[in-house]
Amino acid sequence: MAQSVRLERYEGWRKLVLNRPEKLNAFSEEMHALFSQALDDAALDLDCRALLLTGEGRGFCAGQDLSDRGAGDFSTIDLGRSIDRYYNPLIRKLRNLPKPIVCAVNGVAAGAGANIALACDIVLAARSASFIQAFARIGLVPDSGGTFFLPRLVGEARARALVLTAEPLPAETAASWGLIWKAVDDDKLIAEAEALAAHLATRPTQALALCKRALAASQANTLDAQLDLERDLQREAGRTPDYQEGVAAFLEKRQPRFTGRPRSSVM
Ligand code: T3D
Repeated sequence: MAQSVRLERYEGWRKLVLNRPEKLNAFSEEMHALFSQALDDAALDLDCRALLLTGEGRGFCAGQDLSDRGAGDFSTIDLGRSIDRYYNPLIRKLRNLPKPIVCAVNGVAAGAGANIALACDIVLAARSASFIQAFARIGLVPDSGGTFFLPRLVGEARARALVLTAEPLPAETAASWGLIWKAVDDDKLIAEAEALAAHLATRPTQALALCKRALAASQANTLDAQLDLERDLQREAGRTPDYQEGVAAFLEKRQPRFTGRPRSSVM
């Protein structure tokens, strides 16, 4: 039987494909386990310098597999446990991964599926794709960071309407609102996302990880605190071999050859 998350390895980067197309890649427990393991492995492997996340078939991800819920005893069900065990750790892993994650939203992204996409660093979507905060359709509230990401990305008014109406937001509108980076012709999505992941895998990985930390912290920081953090992170970046290489390449008028290695691994 095909695994519900497929891992493809390329030079410097990996592709993770959510692979339950008959259910629009809705999340099962197995899928959570495989996805989580793949993120842990990618985090530890210095040769993996970027990730691409996408879905198999006509959907990106329809959130939680509701057939795993319908048969349960609703009087004892504890969805908070599922969030604690699966969704919150997943979003934290995506946000904290010290390398860039490109998300190619190939079709509908609904419920937690929409918010998992938003947790990635650079989101491209096929023009035919849409984003649905589907939770209110079934009597739930957004999870997986939806109420954090949405108001910050599109503003309070649009976030409220998306959450309360649970209406689909087409990819092009999502791009024009700033929810995602861009909408791409359907037949060009994967090639463009792959090229981006491959390109990011040649960039100064340690510095990109520090960029992610700075941007994440800015959500809650004052300007003063953020200025101090930028100083600290710049100090760290300035000690990486890639910074040395970047400056040398600039002065020698050539393309840099970044290795993505941390300082300790070359000393
Ligand atoms: O429970 C917890 O752990 C708490 C955490 C919750 C996180 C969440 O994500 S809650 C939100 C769960 N997701 C949804 O509510 C979305 C449900 N799906 C839909 O509303 C629609 O499928 C879509 C709007 C996404 C797409 O609609 P459409 O018309 O393009 O496709 P479809 O015909 O509805 O779906 C195609 C098949 O996928 C269909 O199976 P069938 O009839 O062909 O055998 C459908 O049942 C299946 N499918 C789609 N989404 C799910 C699903 N099966 C199980 N769970 C799903 N979430």
